[in-house]
Amino acid sequence: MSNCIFCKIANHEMDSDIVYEDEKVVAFRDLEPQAPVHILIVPKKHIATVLDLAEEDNELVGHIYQVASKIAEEEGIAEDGFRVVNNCNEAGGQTVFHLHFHLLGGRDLQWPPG
Ligand code: D5M
Repeated sequence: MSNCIFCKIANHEMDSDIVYEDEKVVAFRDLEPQAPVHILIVPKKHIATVLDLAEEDNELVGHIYQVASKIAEEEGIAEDGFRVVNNCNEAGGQTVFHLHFHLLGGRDLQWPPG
């Protein structure tokens, strides 16, 4: 989608601090970090929300979790623990309507989230 900021990042049309990339996903540091490690894992395919996932995307979602674990290991937060979270629609706190998963760690995370 031409006016989507995460499509622009995935297409390298907009700068970001990319920590991982392959043919299916890109992962980059969040501009407004909520934890010492705060990385967004984003499919390159434009999908607006988790509600828009199709059955054909099942493998993609599994891949995103594999990538999250790999990055957590690389960032040194795997052993202590981390969180992978998706916000969906307005009440869920979603502000960018291109599916993304937050990888948060590096501090003790509270539960439930606010
Ligand atoms: O999360 C959207 C997240 O995206 C929020 O934490 C800020 C972050 N953001 C917005 N623009 C950028 C750019 N350009 N680079 C990096 N991070 C960005 P949500 O779950 O939709 O509230």
